[in-house]
Amino acid sequence: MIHYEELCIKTCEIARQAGAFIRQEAGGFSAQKVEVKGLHNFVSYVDKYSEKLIVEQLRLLLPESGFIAEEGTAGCRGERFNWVIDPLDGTTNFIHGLPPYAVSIGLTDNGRPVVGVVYEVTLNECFYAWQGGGAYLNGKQIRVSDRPAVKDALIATGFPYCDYHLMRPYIDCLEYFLRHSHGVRRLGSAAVDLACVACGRFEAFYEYGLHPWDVAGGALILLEAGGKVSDFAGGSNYISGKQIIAANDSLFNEFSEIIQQYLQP
Ligand code: 2AM
Ligand code: CA
Repeated sequence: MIHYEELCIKTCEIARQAGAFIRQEAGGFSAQKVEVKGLHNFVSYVDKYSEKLIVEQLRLLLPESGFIAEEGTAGCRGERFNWVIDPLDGTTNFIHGLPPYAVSIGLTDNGRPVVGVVYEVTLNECFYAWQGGGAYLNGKQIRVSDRPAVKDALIATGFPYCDYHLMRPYIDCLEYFLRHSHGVRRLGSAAVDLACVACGRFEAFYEYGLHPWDVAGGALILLEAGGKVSDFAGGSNYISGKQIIAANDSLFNEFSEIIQQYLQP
């Protein structure tokens, strides 16, 4: 019998261990240690070692599981369980010495997200949730905010960094939110953006060009905190679909209609 709560608590310990390694390396990190993976896409031994550490421990926790991990350490897919791992979300922030950056881990059971952990390293904040059990930040239950309108919302987004095909409508949509909300922030870690919607710091978040490991952990935390999440068309393909809309439940409809108007014409 698999207990999601127990798995979640153990996953938090693993994320905290990886986070401690990242924090330790942050002090002596220099630009010479960065490799370029693709356009504006960077990696270092810190991302790779963090992933190795996480994969080794998760394999012991659930031996039959598979892995979908950003740095590709663990290649194979599991039949029932799969861990979806970003060993360092916010790599660009990390290499510039700028917060936030996080470890993000999600677990799917037959494709359904059942455990989510986002550990933000610089503030020592561990956000976590398991299916049906609510969402938590360092032991305290969290909920999305109850601000019901975009005009009163603080909105998070990520700027396109290599897929520019929606650049024009993205900028127009951004302008709409700049004119019609409390403001827009770009933190540089999608996992942290989702966690911040879950605990009510942001009302909403949208971004395109993301990968499953950027969003798998944070999306479950948001859902368990009472939020809503979809792809740009309003469908449920937000983990692999490279597009995500996330918001508190009361302004989700207004927010997603605006995004659909610009980004899903
Ligand atoms: P990463 O730091 O793990 O790469 C910020 O917009 C979000 O996009 C982050 O979650 C970041 O995850 C992700 N992202 C993926 N590839 C990126 C890239 N080439 N440049 C910047 N952010 C990237
Ligand atoms: Ca990432």
